[in-house]
Amino acid sequence: MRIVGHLDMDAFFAAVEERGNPDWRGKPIVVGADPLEGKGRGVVSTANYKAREYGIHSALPISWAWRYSEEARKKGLEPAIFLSVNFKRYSAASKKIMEIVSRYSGLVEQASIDEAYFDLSFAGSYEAAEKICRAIKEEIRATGLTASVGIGPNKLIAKIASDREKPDGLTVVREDEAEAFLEPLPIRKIPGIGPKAEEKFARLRVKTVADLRKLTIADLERLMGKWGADLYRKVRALDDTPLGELSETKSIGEQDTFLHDTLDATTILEKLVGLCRSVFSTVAADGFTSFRTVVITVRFADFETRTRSHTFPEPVTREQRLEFEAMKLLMPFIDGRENPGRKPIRLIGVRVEKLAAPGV
Ligand code: TTP
Ligand code: MG
Repeated sequence: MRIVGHLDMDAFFAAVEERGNPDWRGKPIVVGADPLEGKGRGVVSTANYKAREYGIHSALPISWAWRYSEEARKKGLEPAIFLSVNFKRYSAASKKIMEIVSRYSGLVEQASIDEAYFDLSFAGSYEAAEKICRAIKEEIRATGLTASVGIGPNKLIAKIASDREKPDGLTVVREDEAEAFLEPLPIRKIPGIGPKAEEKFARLRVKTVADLRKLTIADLERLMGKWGADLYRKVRALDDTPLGELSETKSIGEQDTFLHDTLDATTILEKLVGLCRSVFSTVAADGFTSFRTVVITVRFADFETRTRSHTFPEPVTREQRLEFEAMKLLMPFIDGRENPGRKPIRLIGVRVEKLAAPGV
């Protein structure tokens, strides 16, 4: 039996900020562009649930968020605390969460900074899977953050389920309940249906998944093109997308600074090979079996920083190809083709992207 979990952190950026400052506990928090007392341009990255009560949410213009907060203040409510985005802090928190999930499941696919799919088939039953997810949630809670988790027979159902009882939710949808679970939902809940598709279907009076189920494959293909057949299956709760498919967001890399700035080919290439080995072993340790893109970074003594990358047409599984490609990308910076001023190098880095892991 296949069981899949999906975890999504609650109000992630705002929750990380709230955790970091005791004075902010329980207050409305908005992370995003500087509101500049209402004149700010930019948008809200996220708002915690308290601030969402004022109508503030992701992607809202920050000037509106300011206005909503001011309106709340005039009513005697707590005004929102506006904070700027601190990616480093969130990616460190994200890493810790992914580590927790990885201790419970051997196959984790990080889908975004605050979201992951993980295999639970090994649990053998939905009851056992639920216990595991409660333990994951507890461990995350102990770090001062909360997560919402969905459990289902596939990625589609798990993802929709995790969104069901936010924040701090846990929703289990068994295989035999999955179709009934989807039926009453607005079609926008199906990943891939955006505002345009929603509008197109609304003109046909198709609003819920149940309405969508009345259409044939031919109808859906006419309306949605190639994606129609896929959608036909989705509205029937069918999805066999494996976990750990190409993860475009994730990359693994390392960089290192030389003791002294240098242009000595031996020193540089030795360091490069060391970095490649280390990156390659991290790729394997993180459960990936291949990558397709190699990126190198060069920082010169004057801090000018350049990158070069190469994407292979097929997945690469051998360390030697990483070393060879990284050398090929780096050489022009050593022999002068890309460094005519012969500036010494301060730092080099190697990164791989388009990682893949075996699916279940
Ligand atoms: P989400 O998981 O979509 O949102 P969230 O975690 O803040 O809240 P929820 O409880 O509803 O899951 O996105 C994760 C983070 O990504 C979010 O904290 C901030 C960032 N983000 C943006 O910067 N801009 C956006 O438009 C969205 C949607 C998210
Ligand atoms: Mg989230």
